[in-house]
Amino acid sequence: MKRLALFLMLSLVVALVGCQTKEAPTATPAAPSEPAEPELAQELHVFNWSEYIDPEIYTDFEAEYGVKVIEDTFASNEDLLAKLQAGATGYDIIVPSDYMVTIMAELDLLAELNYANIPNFANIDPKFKDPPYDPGNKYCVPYQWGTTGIGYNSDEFEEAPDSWAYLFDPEVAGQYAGQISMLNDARETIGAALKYLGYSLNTIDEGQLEEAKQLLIQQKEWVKTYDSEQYEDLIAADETLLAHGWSGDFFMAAEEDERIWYVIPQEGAVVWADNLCIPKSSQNQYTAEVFIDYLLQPEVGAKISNFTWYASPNKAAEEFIDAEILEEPAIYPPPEVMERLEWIRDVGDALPLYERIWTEIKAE
Ligand code: N2P
Repeated sequence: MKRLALFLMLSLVVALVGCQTKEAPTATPAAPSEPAEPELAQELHVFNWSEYIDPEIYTDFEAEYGVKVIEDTFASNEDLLAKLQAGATGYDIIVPSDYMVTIMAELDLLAELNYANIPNFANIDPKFKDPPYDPGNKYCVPYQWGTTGIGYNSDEFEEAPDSWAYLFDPEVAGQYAGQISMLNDARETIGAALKYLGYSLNTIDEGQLEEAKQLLIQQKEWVKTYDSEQYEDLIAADETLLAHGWSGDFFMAAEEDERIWYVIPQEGAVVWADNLCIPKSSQNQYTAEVFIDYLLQPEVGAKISNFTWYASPNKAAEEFIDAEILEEPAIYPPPEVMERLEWIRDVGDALPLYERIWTEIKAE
């Protein structure tokens, strides 16, 4: 009986194996238990601030992944938002600042990140993780951070112009009439005026905002231009002596023209962090996440800061960042300076007031 059972079992096994070998050539391969990796897109469209990445990083990424990166630039958070709201759908990566991440998340413009595709997020300094403007880093990964202060032609100043008075006090700024540029940026420029007046740059007090508006209207007489993309070049071209602007842009320009330098005003200033995010309208979320992960590698993170002269939130990148950047107190400010800095926040219902003031200043 036992033998018969064994024989029957063996014949069954032989039959099954035979059957399999016979059918194997035509059978389709079994589905893998893990879902297949999505394919990379052929192109990735990045919408970035100007001169905010070493262009070699785009070509290196293309060489490694076969994905061509195409960059378009914007000059302010408000421009970026306006483009997305106007229905621009071609972008896969955008780089909004802190407060704008909050606004875009509320407007449902951002895709939630899939961190399974971004393991290098572990390289980010814990100080920059889980920020109040994007709890849990649900939508964005920090890219670079810096401050907004005053760039200047150091040949023309015995001491660093380390006060907003150089831009706003009639006695001081009046001496530089026609040689001052201000950022073309509602929150930054109204914010600078508010700081000079000793107020928070997130005030929603109408009286304080009215004072800031009057100050900015008075200042127009001395302002050569409102510009956020070429202000450092204007100093180099001797068109201006003082420029309201972002830290790294001046240090980058100083590589070519050592007269250019930057100072954080003693009254306090804006500290900001820009972020890599994926618009909800992107058709290439996986490729965008692969790109974000690529940027978060230590050497690539350092290559970004070594080009932009902005501080990096990437802790693992620090050992590859040039010492003159890491040791520059106006790029990595010491704690006593950090204490005087303020983040721009979403002012919610007061935003139309800021917008109206800005339009009125520009229209004067
Ligand atoms: C780089 C501009 C820095 C962006 N050119 C400031 N948020």
